[in-house]
Amino acid sequence: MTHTLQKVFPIAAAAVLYATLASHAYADETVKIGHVAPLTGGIAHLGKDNENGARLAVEEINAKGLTINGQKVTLVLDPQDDAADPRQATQVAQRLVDDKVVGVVGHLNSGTSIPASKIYSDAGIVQISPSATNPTYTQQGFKTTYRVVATDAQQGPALANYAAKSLKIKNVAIVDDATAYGEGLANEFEKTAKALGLNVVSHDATNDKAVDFRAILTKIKGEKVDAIMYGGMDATGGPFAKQAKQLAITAKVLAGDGVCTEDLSKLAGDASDNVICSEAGMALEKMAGGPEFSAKYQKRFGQPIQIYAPFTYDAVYIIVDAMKRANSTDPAKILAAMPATDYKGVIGETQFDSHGDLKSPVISLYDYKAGKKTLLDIVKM
Ligand code: ABU
Repeated sequence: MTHTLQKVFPIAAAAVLYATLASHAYADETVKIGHVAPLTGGIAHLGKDNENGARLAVEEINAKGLTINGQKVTLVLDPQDDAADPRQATQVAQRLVDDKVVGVVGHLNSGTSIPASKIYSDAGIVQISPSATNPTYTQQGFKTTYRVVATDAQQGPALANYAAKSLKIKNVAIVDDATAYGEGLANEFEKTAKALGLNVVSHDATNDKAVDFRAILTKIKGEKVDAIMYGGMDATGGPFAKQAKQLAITAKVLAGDGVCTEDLSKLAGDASDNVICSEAGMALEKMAGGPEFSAKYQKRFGQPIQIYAPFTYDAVYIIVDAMKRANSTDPAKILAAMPATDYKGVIGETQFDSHGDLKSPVISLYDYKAGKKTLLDIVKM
């Protein structure tokens, strides 16, 4: 009996050792990618849209199979809710760092992307915002901040140019929601509008939780302007346009990408037909892969794209592209590969300048016809 064990044990031990080594060499590596957007509050529909785009990319990449440095890698999306609140944004940013994500897609808002960026920078984790347009985000000297949309320093002027040259607007009132995004965009619009000779009659501030705009609108009605520029999101921009129409204000409502959503016509009712808005990227219908992506998104989530889902989708692919070029899942190596990004995705070709902004940004201009978002023009910046 003893003799038999002596003979068998070395063989069994070798088998166990081999199996252990093999499992270490070939085990799947699980790699987390963070996503942050407001999943609660007034613009949760936009946050969910962003998350859906990222989720679609992760599911697709896993289905195709991803191998980095000879090891099978499975991506896991780590989705977080910042409620569009700067304080909550820094808390969830720290949670993602503690979760050891290799990169972050987000945040949705400028007012959350900017404070969270310090935490990702300190941790050396790449952050790609799919929708934050305030220029400050990428101008803080961090090596970790990237975005796949144009900035408000491009969007504001594009909107003002369209107002002056195509709509022949002469007198304009401005209202912003006092957020990093809304106020920043309104200021950029105002600068260019004045430079183009438009008469900026007034500039008022509301807030991003406001529901009743009748006092501001009644004052503006007396100013007899041709247009009102609104800097804010669709959750407030929709009711703003609706209440303007109810007050028999015929001035056009001009707005940026925060208002330029699929749901605007639900939020503004038939007053959406009075809105002209911009998007800080290529129009979905003009993206090479836009219609195909749109169909895929509709099939997976049973609803249409709001606005920036193609941008979160590409942002995930851009992080994975950096991972492949670095041949590593080490966040520091992924980050080091980011500046050389040249990725052709749904939203077009993405290359970054030294700040992490797009080298070739475009702005798309839309109006709503019978509630349907309709492309007017695309401006290369
Ligand atoms: N760019 C529109 C919404 C996101 C933001 O910049 O706050």
